[in-house]
Amino acid sequence: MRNSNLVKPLGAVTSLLSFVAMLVMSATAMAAAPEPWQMGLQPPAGSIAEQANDLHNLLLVIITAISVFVLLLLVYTCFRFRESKNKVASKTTHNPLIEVLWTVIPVIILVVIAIPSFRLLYYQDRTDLADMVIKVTGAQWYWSYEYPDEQVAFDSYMIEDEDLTEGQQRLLEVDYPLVVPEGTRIKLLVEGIDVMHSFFVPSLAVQKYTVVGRTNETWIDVPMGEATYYGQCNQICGTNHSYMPIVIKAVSAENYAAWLEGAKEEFATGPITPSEVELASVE
Ligand SMILES: [Cu+2]
Repeated sequence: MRNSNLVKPLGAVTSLLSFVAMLVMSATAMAAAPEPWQMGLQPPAGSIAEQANDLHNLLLVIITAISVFVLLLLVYTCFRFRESKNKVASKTTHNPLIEVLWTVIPVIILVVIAIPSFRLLYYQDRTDLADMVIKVTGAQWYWSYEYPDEQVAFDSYMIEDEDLTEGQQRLLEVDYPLVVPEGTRIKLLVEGIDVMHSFFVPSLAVQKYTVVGRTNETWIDVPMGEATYYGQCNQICGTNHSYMPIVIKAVSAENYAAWLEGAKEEFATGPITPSEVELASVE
């Protein structure tokens, strides 16, 4: 009897803990998607996003300091030089010291911003250490993904509101997500086939325009851990611009291999034939 009495509160505590754990886990799983009333950036995933987040935080400190300084200066000036205390307005037009200061200090601030900014710009521009290559094509109004080394290609369409299942996010889910192995650096070759689109996944800090007749290169650093990263086209591209979300699903190496096996059957593109290669080289 005593045991069963003990079990009740223990059971309640356990279920409460598992509920909290579930909330935490679902929060972790949702971490790569926007949340209602979110104030800051999405939690960064991978080295590029972490550096982008750090730069964002640095800029936030700098712009806050500048804004507060300017505000205090304005308030001080309004008070100090108010009309009741300054019947005769000052005729001062030059002050060499202040002029040097307000030129040199902004230059120093810009240099402080430029150094990490350029470092990140060149870091995320391209990589020579990619583990795999994926071709991303933006179209009105869906995304196409191609794994050239695996001869796999498929289209990815948004799931309509009426087809959403429990727990799925409106305007963000797709029928076939881009599946990638966790902990990989992936080179993305991005292009468009009709108008300009933009491949944008905030949590991975990747944004690249898709341009017709031009292949843009970028890369993503997918961190370890199974996760789903949500993004959207962020170049206004026509009527259904807001209905072409991006879903990148990072899975374990085993799950990726299993998915790839199925994908090779379902989405096989077949080998590129010699005549196609010749045609491409002629073009
Ligand atoms: Cu678009």
